[in-house]
Amino acid sequence: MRTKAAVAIEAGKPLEVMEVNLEGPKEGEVLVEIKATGICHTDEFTLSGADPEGLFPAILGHEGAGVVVEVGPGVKSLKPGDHVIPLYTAECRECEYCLNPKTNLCQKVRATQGQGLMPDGTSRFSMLDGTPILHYMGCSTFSNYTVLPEISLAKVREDAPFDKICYIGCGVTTGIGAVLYTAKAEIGCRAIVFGLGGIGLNVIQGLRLAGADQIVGVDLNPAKVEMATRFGMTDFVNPKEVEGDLVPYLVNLTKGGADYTFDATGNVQVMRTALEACHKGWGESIIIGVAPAGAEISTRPFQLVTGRSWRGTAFGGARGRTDVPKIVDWYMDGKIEIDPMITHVLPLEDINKGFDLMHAGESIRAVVQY
Ligand code: NAD
Ligand code: AHE
Ligand code: ZN
Ligand code: ZN
Repeated sequence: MRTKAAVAIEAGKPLEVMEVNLEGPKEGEVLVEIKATGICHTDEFTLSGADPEGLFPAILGHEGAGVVVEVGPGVKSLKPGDHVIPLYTAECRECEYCLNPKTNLCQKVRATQGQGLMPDGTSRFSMLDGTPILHYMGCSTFSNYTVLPEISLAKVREDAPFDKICYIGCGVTTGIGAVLYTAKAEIGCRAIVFGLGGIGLNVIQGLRLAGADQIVGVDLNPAKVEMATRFGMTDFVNPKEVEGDLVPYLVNLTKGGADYTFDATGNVQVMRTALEACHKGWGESIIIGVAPAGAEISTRPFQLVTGRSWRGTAFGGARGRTDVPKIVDWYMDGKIEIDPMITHVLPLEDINKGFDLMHAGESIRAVVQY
């Protein structure tokens, strides 16, 4: 079939909206009509050329929601008409990783996914002249129709609005999951969130859900304060307004250091500050931000010797097929909010405007509706 898609032709160039060929689903695969897709910072990270795994030409996009159109041979858990959210972290429920409760990083399709291919080692997308186009993070939601492995789809309730729940495909789950699944933050904890964008705001609402006593937000952009306060931030710190070193300032503000800190900037200097602002003896720092190719983190080992832990999280530690439908329920039941964070809705033709808004710090989440 043919479908309309925004194609990343090469690094650093705007996406090109065009008709492309899409082959039907093969063994274990599913054809999905994407109804809405969110533009995540990681799409921009790959488009800019900073992602060591970045490949071109490719159809980016990994946040989305849609409807199953056709299932390939062997697909048992889904049928046409089911509502689904694509998962860049699959959940096969049988690999060594899925069977270990310590991780959500299913590896069943990870190798081919990283090469921009379906599990059989080929792509379903091509240009009208036959040039192959690669998949991205196993999802390629910047296409009106896409093909994914069955294990890369969470089945969700049918009354949930696509233009809101698409954000659960990455930002919402990553932020809330970092608190609930990775940190397992306790009632009454003190926390610091670095970066109050599409991820950091969801860390904040996760901390509120967990019953944190203090939620400090740190951002260079004071325009983020209003939204962060609405989601539960109790204290705001703009590093530009702090005289001297930020670490002792934050340690003092949190009465000895935070129980949990979260990096949602992708900046390695910020990651160091986040680790060192943890409480001596037990504070845990969780890296969410994705840093550019070649970047490295550092601190004095003494920081770890004296009881701070440095951790990381992908997709908030969520097991997609199991946890994503529950997070959709939390949204539908009013336990979490999504609507205020979706600041812009665009047609696919304007997708590059969504990237411009993100660059300018003007959007939290821009969503493309098909
Ligand atoms: P964003 O651009 O919406 O937000 C980043 C925020 O950080 C902005 O508000 C910005 O003003 C602030 N900031 C930048 N530099 C700062 C500094 N030095 N000190 C304090 N604040 C600073 O981005 P986002 O969508 O929230 O994504 C955040 C990071 O998380 C990105 O690196 C993204 O790639 C990554 N990410 C990771 C996962 C995962 O599974 N680990 C999932 C999604 C996104
Ligand atoms: N090359 C990576 C993209 C960079 C990355 O680190 N991705 C994060 C998710 S960021 C979502 O916005 C990740 O969880 N990766 C898990 C993994 O197994 O790489 C990619 O995913 O292609
Ligand atoms: Zn993302
Ligand atoms: Zn698995």
